[in-house]
Amino acid sequence: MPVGTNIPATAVLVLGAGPAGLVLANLLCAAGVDCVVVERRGRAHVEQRARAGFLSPDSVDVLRAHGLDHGLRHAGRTHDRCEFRSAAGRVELRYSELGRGRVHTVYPQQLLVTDLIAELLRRGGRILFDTTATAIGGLHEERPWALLRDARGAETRYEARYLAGCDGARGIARSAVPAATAVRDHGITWLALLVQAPPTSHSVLYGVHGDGFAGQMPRSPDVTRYYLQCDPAAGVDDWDEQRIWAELDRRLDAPRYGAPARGPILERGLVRLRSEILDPIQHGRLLLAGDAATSISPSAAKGANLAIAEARLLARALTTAVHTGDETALHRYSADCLPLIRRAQEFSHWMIDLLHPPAPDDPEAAYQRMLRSARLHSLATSESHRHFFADNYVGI
Ligand code: FAS
Repeated sequence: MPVGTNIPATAVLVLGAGPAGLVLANLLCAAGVDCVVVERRGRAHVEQRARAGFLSPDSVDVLRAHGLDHGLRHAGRTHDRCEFRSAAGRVELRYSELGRGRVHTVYPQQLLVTDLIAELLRRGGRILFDTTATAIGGLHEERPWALLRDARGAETRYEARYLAGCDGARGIARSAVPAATAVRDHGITWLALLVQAPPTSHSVLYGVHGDGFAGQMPRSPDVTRYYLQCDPAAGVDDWDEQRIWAELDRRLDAPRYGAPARGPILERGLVRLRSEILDPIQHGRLLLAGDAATSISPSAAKGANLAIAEARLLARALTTAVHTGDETALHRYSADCLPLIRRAQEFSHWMIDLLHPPAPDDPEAAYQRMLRSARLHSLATSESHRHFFADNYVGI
């Protein structure tokens, strides 16, 4: 705490306790960098919030290298195949036999977040739950700050040497970075479901159907994630269970391959597919990571994996800056991250075009449909396309 003031301070103030903020804080803590994580929700909420489930081998390597893989080693399951089902039949890709032969690990994001919180607290890290950052400033001064409001409404100004904006796509950090943005609203919405039932296939299933996408992703032996493309104007409760299962059967071609296993719907939500790339992802002493740095659709399971990759780069740069005063790596942070972000965005876009039919009013609908079936045919028949897919699907 600066001499003569009672303003609380730390070296790095991390906004947000999602995968980006928690991986960053764990790495900083292990490197002896004082940091505080601020999270507007309660601990129970962030530990139960179901989102991603597929970790890339790069993410697993980062977690393992930094002693953050305890839960993953016990409950993570490797996953190596996906299947595209369309009117032309099915295309199965066993990506452990393609590309660099690497595989995903299925480990639900809420379990990872729970592990990261427990490990950070075990390492002596501090997390201020139920505390919202309502304003940030001083980004070009020695001591940038954030105004924090706790659950009782009390406000505190918190100072730091650096602020890490890991507060998601709608947090306050992103709006404080004057960046060039490249945006695409894909005009596509998914009904996202979590179902208490085992996945009916060892593969991730992609239903490439004329009436819209359907997907089945394993989350655990008895919980499965389903996605159904729906009318963007639809409300989350517009779909009754009968209609959900009938549509999943139809788009995943149950008559030919068997019906998805039914079970209670534990959770439902709407995911609007929107991509946003910022350049740069830093401003003065504020640096963004995770969804705060880029909005990416879940079409290729990149969101949480990008967050972990950026957190690792940022931790390394901040550790050097705090310990030595050398800010070279910090100044290069955006340039180091943006190639990863752009590559992940490019492949996610490739998947969006493959998985979704053209919009009904698209004047080039017939052409788009031709492209889609050609892409599927390439995946079925071309070895180089299959390797391209595997490398991009598993790697960033
Ligand atoms: P997060 O959004 O996880 O965390 C940011 C945190 O900041 C939140 O806890 C929030 O409460 C907090 N915060 C925000 N504003 C704040 C403020 N002012 N003060 C304090 N705290 C603040 N990705 C995949 O790869 N595969 C998937 O299958 C997948 N499914 C998804 C399903 C859904 C419904 C959603 C919404 C996302 C999904 N994603 C998926 C993407 C998801 O995994 C994100 O990429 C990942 O959570 C990003 O992690 P963070 O950047 O840490 O942001």
